[in-house]
Amino acid sequence: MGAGPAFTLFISDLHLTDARPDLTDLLLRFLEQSAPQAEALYVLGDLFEFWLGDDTLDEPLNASVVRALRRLSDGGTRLAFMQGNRDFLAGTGFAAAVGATLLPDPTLVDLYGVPTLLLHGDTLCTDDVAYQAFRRQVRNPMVQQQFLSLPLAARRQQVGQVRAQSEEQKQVKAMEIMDVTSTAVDDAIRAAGFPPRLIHGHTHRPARHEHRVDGHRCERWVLADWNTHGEALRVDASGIARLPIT
Ligand code: LP5
Ligand code: MN
Repeated sequence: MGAGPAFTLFISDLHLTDARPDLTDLLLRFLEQSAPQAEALYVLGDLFEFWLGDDTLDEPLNASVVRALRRLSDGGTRLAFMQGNRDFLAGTGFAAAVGATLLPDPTLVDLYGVPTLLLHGDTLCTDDVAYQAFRRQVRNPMVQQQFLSLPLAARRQQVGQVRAQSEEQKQVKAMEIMDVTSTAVDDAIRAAGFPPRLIHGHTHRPARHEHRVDGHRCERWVLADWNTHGEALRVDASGIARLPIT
């Protein structure tokens, strides 16, 4: 940690894959140069394009990311990881390897005195009925156990099929269906006891929204995905800023 006021960083939706070595490089630079100044780094899901299981920690891309995250947490920056809809199979093995706390979705944290609700964001997209049905299926521990017992090649092939179906269905889904619903946001805020702040990713629609629920104000920050460049949210006692990562 460096001098100056304490701050916390949030990232999500990097979708790291062998096909985009530039994004992995960007993350590795960020983890080496900027992140060590933070007291904590929260990764709110979809760090990876997909995660086939914690027995893949040694694959080259995974190993390089794990090594860099481990170096960060060993250096004293607290690391927290929440699973996304792409990497929900990154579990206790992954968390232990990088030195992170595995956060349930949603999680309520206190950030410099501001109760802040953290989510990946997919659970808020309740109009996407087909996705929510798919989600229930693949979050079933028995389904996961069965998938994880397959050889890697078979897992890879299944994920290829699911990805193809997902992309096909996304083509015909209206854009609004793939965004959060205000009902789901309101419910999440209510269930968490009306925190004044909510942070999530998933939709790739970075913005700051204001909600009023039962007379309580809540600002909702949507994280950006990483594509032409990266982005983090930087939170300190005086507020939130978007930090471009280039
Ligand atoms: O990810 P993104 O943003 O492109 O789209 C999501 C929703 N899609 C998904 C699917 C993921 O992309 C693929 C997940 C890979 C996980 C790796 C581990 C797999 C383990 C499986 C077993 C435990 O999340 C998309 C949303 C979109 O966000 C916006 O919110 O719309 O949802 C879909 O498109 C889902 C479809 O509507 C339904 C998909 C049906 C798939 C049927 C599976 C058939 C199985 C065949 C294989 C044997
Ligand atoms: Mn997502």
